[in-house]
Amino acid sequence: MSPALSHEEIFAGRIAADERIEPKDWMPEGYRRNLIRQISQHAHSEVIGMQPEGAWITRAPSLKRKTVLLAKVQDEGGHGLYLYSAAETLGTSREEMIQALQSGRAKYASIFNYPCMSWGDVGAIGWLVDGAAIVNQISLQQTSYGPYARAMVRICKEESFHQRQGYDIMLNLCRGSGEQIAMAQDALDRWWWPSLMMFGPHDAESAHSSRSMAWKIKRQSNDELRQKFVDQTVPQAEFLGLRIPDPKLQWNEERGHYDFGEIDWEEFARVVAGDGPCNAERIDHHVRAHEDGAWVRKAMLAYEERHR
Ligand code: BYC
Repeated sequence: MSPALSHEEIFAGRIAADERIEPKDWMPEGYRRNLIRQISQHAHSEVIGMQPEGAWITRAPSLKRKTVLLAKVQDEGGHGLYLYSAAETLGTSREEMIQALQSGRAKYASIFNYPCMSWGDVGAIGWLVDGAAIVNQISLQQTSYGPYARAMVRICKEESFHQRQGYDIMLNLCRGSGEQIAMAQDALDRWWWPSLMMFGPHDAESAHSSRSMAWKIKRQSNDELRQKFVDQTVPQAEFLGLRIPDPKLQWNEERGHYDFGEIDWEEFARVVAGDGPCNAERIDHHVRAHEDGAWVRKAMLAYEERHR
């Protein structure tokens, strides 16, 4: 009779066989902690990410645009909620995660620390930010943790609508007046580089990648996904008649990919460390909204207590 396998061996075998790990399964502590880190930061990005576009709901140029944007921003809130729930299955609580966000211990996507200054920016966020998010999240549909992978399936369906609504705004601007075309170009100029930063540091600099790839939490690397995004977005910009703000951008026949210039990693580090144009504003807003909602949480607890 062969000796019984250890927890570690069973876990490793399931990862190797591409089986999903579920909440009640045994998992290494490092796997659990790494997932809580990534999923909670993903949730924070969705929720903080409601702010730049949310501020434009009252200023959308037509009733149709307003209803579409309202639905889009609500979807982002929903994504945050699925993801917080997925993280809770790993033994953390919503309170702990919110506390980590508000105290600056937990990160969220650096891109949401840039200001949304024009209607063109709303288009660029949908086109580029949701576009980058889809590339990353399609890959995460194959992540090894069941609740995270399943959340990604639904989120990707909604993100695809978000990307299209952003591209549709850009298309309309680019078919409009000279002033509208200039607005679209200005938005692309400001959002292009922060969008490339969404994929994180280069693989060689990425602290978590090797463990996350071994555990199949991440299925493709930061640089692979960034390249995929560039390759699919350049033709979209060409169709719009816009110029990507990168003099080094060029098709490389040999590689079968676009070459592109270097990201300003100092700017990335600065914004991630809390010193971007809107970091303080984003967290202040979150703290205020959370305090304003305290009565709802209190009422829910009182209701639950009464019915217990
Ligand atoms: N911004 O070892 P690395 C949306 C941090 S929202 C800030 O490569 P990892 C939307 C990283 O956290 C969807 N920080 O990390 C919503 C780590 O710090 P810690 C957002 C970043 O985890 C509203 C350190 O740098 N999508 O679609 O292996 C409106 C070292 O990095 C960033 C997700 O959240 C960054 N860009 O890989 C519109 C995707 N990049 O934790 C749209 C889920 C890195 O050690 N997340 N850092 O303190 C992931 O796929 C991975 O976490 C990342 C980074 C690829 C982002």
